[in-house]
Amino acid sequence: MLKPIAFAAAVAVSALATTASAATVELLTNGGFDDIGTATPEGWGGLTYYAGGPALLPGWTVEAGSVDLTDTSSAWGPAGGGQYSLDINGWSAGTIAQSFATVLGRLYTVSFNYSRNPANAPYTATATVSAGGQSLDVTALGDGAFGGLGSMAWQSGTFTFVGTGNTETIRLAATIPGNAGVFFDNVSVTAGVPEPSTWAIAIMGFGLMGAALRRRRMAAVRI
Ligand SMILES: [Ca+2]
Ligand SMILES: [Ca+2]
Repeated sequence: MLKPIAFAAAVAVSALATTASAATVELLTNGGFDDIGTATPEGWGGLTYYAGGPALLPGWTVEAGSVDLTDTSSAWGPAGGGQYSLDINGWSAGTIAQSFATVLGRLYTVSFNYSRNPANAPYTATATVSAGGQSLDVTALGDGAFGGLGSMAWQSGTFTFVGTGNTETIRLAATIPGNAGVFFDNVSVTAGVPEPSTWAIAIMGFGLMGAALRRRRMAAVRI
Protein backbone atom coordinates (compact mmCIF):
# COMPACT_ATOMS: atom_id res chain seq x y z
CA MET A 1 0.00 0.00 0.00
CA LEU A 2 1.24 3.48 -0.80
CA LYS A 3 2.14 5.73 2.10
CA PRO A 4 -0.09 8.82 2.32
CA ILE A 5 2.54 11.12 0.85
CA ALA A 6 3.21 8.77 -2.05
CA PHE A 7 -0.50 8.35 -2.62
CA ALA A 8 -1.02 12.10 -2.60
CA ALA A 9 1.82 12.56 -5.07
CA ALA A 10 0.40 9.84 -7.32
CA VAL A 11 -3.00 11.50 -7.28
CA ALA A 12 -1.46 14.86 -8.11
CA VAL A 13 0.71 13.48 -10.92
CA SER A 14 -2.10 11.47 -12.47
CA ALA A 15 -4.38 14.50 -12.30
CA LEU A 16 -1.79 16.62 -14.09
CA ALA A 17 -1.23 13.92 -16.70
CA THR A 18 -4.98 13.82 -17.32
CA THR A 19 -5.02 17.57 -17.68
CA ALA A 20 -2.30 17.48 -20.31
CA SER A 21 -4.09 15.03 -22.54
CA ALA A 22 -7.78 15.41 -21.80
CA ALA A 23 -9.29 18.53 -23.26
CA THR A 24 -8.17 20.33 -26.37
CA VAL A 25 -10.24 22.99 -28.01
CA GLU A 26 -10.22 23.59 -31.75
CA LEU A 27 -9.70 27.29 -32.35
CA LEU A 28 -10.29 27.42 -36.09
CA THR A 29 -13.55 27.59 -37.98
CA ASN A 30 -13.81 25.52 -41.16
CA GLY A 31 -10.22 24.23 -41.00
CA GLY A 32 -11.41 21.29 -43.11
CA PHE A 33 -12.82 23.58 -45.81
CA ASP A 34 -16.04 21.56 -45.90
CA ASP A 35 -18.26 24.60 -45.38
CA ILE A 36 -18.23 26.07 -48.88
CA GLY A 37 -20.53 29.00 -48.17
CA THR A 38 -22.50 30.29 -51.10
CA ALA A 39 -19.90 29.83 -53.85
CA THR A 40 -21.03 28.26 -57.08
CA PRO A 41 -18.90 25.86 -59.13
CA GLU A 42 -16.89 27.33 -61.97
CA GLY A 43 -16.85 25.79 -65.42
CA TRP A 44 -14.08 23.37 -64.50
CA GLY A 45 -16.14 22.00 -61.59
CA GLY A 46 -14.40 23.50 -58.56
CA LEU A 47 -15.12 26.54 -56.37
CA THR A 48 -12.84 29.56 -56.50
CA TYR A 49 -12.61 32.25 -53.81
CA TYR A 50 -10.96 35.52 -54.78
CA ALA A 51 -9.44 38.23 -52.60
CA GLY A 52 -12.19 40.82 -52.27
CA GLY A 53 -14.98 38.35 -53.04
CA PRO A 54 -17.69 38.04 -54.09
CA ALA A 55 -17.93 34.51 -52.61
CA LEU A 56 -16.69 34.22 -49.00
CA LEU A 57 -14.84 31.17 -47.71
CA PRO A 58 -16.46 30.64 -44.27
CA GLY A 59 -14.04 31.27 -41.39
CA TRP A 60 -11.26 32.54 -43.64
CA THR A 61 -10.21 35.74 -45.36
CA VAL A 62 -8.68 35.46 -48.82
CA GLU A 63 -5.95 38.08 -48.49
CA ALA A 64 -4.32 37.72 -51.90
CA GLY A 65 -4.87 36.01 -55.22
CA SER A 66 -7.41 33.19 -55.15
CA VAL A 67 -7.85 29.65 -53.82
CA ASP A 68 -9.86 26.67 -55.08
CA LEU A 69 -11.96 24.04 -53.35
CA THR A 70 -12.44 20.72 -55.08
CA ASP A 71 -14.78 17.85 -54.33
CA THR A 72 -13.44 14.59 -52.94
CA SER A 73 -14.91 12.61 -55.85
CA SER A 74 -13.36 14.83 -58.54
CA ALA A 75 -10.02 14.36 -60.27
CA TRP A 76 -8.63 16.45 -57.37
CA GLY A 77 -9.57 13.86 -54.78
CA PRO A 78 -9.90 12.24 -52.43
CA ALA A 79 -9.94 15.08 -49.93
CA GLY A 80 -7.75 14.80 -46.84
CA GLY A 81 -11.00 14.65 -44.86
CA GLY A 82 -14.65 15.42 -45.46
CA GLN A 83 -15.84 16.43 -48.91
CA TYR A 84 -13.57 19.31 -49.94
CA SER A 85 -9.90 20.26 -49.87
CA LEU A 86 -8.14 23.46 -50.85
CA ASP A 87 -5.64 24.36 -53.54
CA ILE A 88 -3.76 27.39 -52.19
CA ASN A 89 -3.15 28.39 -55.81
CA GLY A 90 -6.57 29.28 -57.23
CA TRP A 91 -6.09 30.97 -60.57
CA SER A 92 -2.99 32.59 -59.04
CA ALA A 93 -0.93 32.35 -55.83
CA GLY A 94 -3.38 32.64 -52.93
CA THR A 95 -3.13 33.59 -49.27
CA ILE A 96 -5.81 32.83 -46.66
CA ALA A 97 -5.87 33.86 -43.01
CA GLN A 98 -7.89 33.38 -39.85
CA SER A 99 -7.45 35.03 -36.44
CA PHE A 100 -8.04 33.66 -32.94
CA ALA A 101 -7.40 34.69 -29.36
CA THR A 102 -4.47 33.25 -27.39
CA VAL A 103 -3.62 33.00 -23.69
CA LEU A 104 -0.21 34.26 -22.58
CA GLY A 105 2.24 31.41 -22.09
CA ARG A 106 0.00 28.61 -23.29
CA LEU A 107 1.36 26.21 -25.92
CA TYR A 108 -0.57 26.01 -29.19
CA THR A 109 -0.29 23.26 -31.79
CA VAL A 110 -0.80 23.93 -35.49
CA SER A 111 -1.41 20.85 -37.64
CA PHE A 112 -2.58 20.23 -41.18
CA ASN A 113 -2.60 17.75 -44.03
CA TYR A 114 -1.08 18.69 -47.36
CA SER A 115 -0.78 17.30 -50.84
CA ARG A 116 -0.23 18.83 -54.28
CA ASN A 117 -2.41 19.61 -57.26
CA PRO A 118 -2.05 16.43 -59.33
CA ALA A 119 -3.14 18.19 -62.51
CA ASN A 120 -0.36 20.61 -63.22
CA ALA A 121 1.50 21.79 -60.13
CA PRO A 122 5.19 22.41 -60.76
CA TYR A 123 7.52 19.53 -59.84
CA THR A 124 8.15 21.23 -56.50
CA ALA A 125 5.01 22.92 -55.19
CA THR A 126 5.61 25.12 -52.16
CA ALA A 127 3.64 27.11 -49.62
CA THR A 128 4.15 28.50 -46.12
CA VAL A 129 2.00 28.07 -43.03
CA SER A 130 2.59 30.64 -40.30
CA ALA A 131 1.05 31.40 -36.92
CA GLY A 132 2.11 33.02 -33.67
CA GLY A 133 5.50 34.14 -35.00
CA GLN A 134 6.40 30.61 -36.17
CA SER A 135 6.15 29.17 -39.66
CA LEU A 136 6.64 25.98 -41.62
CA ASP A 137 7.62 25.85 -45.29
CA VAL A 138 5.66 23.12 -47.05
CA THR A 139 7.30 21.35 -50.00
CA ALA A 140 5.45 18.85 -52.18
CA LEU A 141 7.66 17.18 -54.76
CA GLY A 142 6.13 15.77 -57.94
CA ASP A 143 7.80 12.42 -57.33
CA GLY A 144 4.61 10.39 -56.91
CA ALA A 145 4.60 10.63 -53.12
CA PHE A 146 1.35 12.59 -53.29
CA GLY A 147 -0.47 10.26 -55.68
CA GLY A 148 -2.11 11.42 -58.89
CA LEU A 149 -5.42 12.42 -60.43
CA GLY A 150 -8.20 10.81 -58.42
CA SER A 151 -5.72 9.19 -56.06
CA MET A 152 -4.30 12.13 -54.12
CA ALA A 153 -2.14 11.16 -51.12
CA TRP A 154 -1.70 13.34 -48.06
CA GLN A 155 1.07 14.04 -45.60
CA SER A 156 1.05 15.87 -42.26
CA GLY A 157 2.75 19.00 -41.02
CA THR A 158 2.82 20.44 -37.51
CA PHE A 159 4.49 23.09 -35.37
CA THR A 160 3.88 24.81 -32.07
CA PHE A 161 3.96 28.34 -30.76
CA VAL A 162 3.50 30.01 -27.40
CA GLY A 163 0.51 32.27 -26.86
CA THR A 164 1.10 35.98 -26.38
CA GLY A 165 -2.25 36.84 -24.86
CA ASN A 166 -3.05 38.71 -28.07
CA THR A 167 -5.06 37.80 -31.13
CA GLU A 168 -2.89 35.75 -33.46
CA THR A 169 -3.39 34.85 -37.11
CA ILE A 170 -2.77 31.62 -38.99
CA ARG A 171 -1.87 32.24 -42.60
CA LEU A 172 -1.53 29.79 -45.49
CA ALA A 173 0.29 31.30 -48.45
CA ALA A 174 1.34 29.96 -51.83
CA THR A 175 5.01 30.64 -52.57
CA ILE A 176 4.88 29.66 -56.24
CA PRO A 177 2.98 31.38 -59.04
CA GLY A 178 0.39 29.73 -61.25
CA ASN A 179 -2.99 28.05 -60.89
CA ALA A 180 -1.83 24.77 -59.28
CA GLY A 181 0.01 24.36 -56.02
CA VAL A 182 -0.03 22.81 -52.55
CA PHE A 183 -3.34 21.37 -51.38
CA PHE A 184 -4.43 21.71 -47.73
CA ASP A 185 -7.02 20.03 -45.55
CA ASN A 186 -7.74 19.47 -41.83
CA VAL A 187 -6.01 22.68 -40.75
CA SER A 188 -6.14 22.92 -36.97
CA VAL A 189 -4.96 25.07 -34.08
CA THR A 190 -5.46 23.60 -30.61
CA ALA A 191 -4.48 24.42 -27.06
CA GLY A 192 -4.57 22.09 -24.10
CA VAL A 193 -7.14 23.43 -21.66
CA PRO A 194 -6.93 22.54 -17.96
CA GLU A 195 -10.20 21.13 -16.71
CA PRO A 196 -11.32 22.74 -13.44
CA SER A 197 -12.18 19.37 -11.90
CA THR A 198 -8.75 17.87 -12.54
CA TRP A 199 -7.02 20.97 -11.25
CA ALA A 200 -9.15 20.72 -8.10
CA ILE A 201 -7.94 17.12 -7.65
CA ALA A 202 -4.35 18.20 -8.26
CA ILE A 203 -4.60 20.99 -5.72
CA MET A 204 -6.20 18.60 -3.25
CA GLY A 205 -3.37 16.16 -3.90
CA PHE A 206 -0.74 18.80 -3.18
CA GLY A 207 -2.70 19.72 -0.05
CA LEU A 208 -2.51 16.12 1.12
CA MET A 209 1.22 16.12 0.42
CA GLY A 210 1.55 19.21 2.61
CA ALA A 211 -0.46 17.59 5.37
CA ALA A 212 1.68 14.45 5.19
CA LEU A 213 4.86 16.53 5.39
CA ARG A 214 3.53 18.39 8.42
CA ARG A 215 2.70 15.11 10.13
CA ARG A 216 6.22 13.86 9.42
CA ARG A 217 7.75 16.98 10.93
CA MET A 218 5.56 16.66 14.01
CA ALA A 219 6.54 13.01 14.35
CA ALA A 220 10.20 13.98 14.09
CA VAL A 221 9.77 16.55 16.82
CA ARG A 222 8.17 13.98 19.12
CA ILE A 223 11.08 11.60 18.57
CA1 LIG B 1 -11.93 18.72 -46.00
CA1 LIG C 1 -6.01 25.96 -58.77
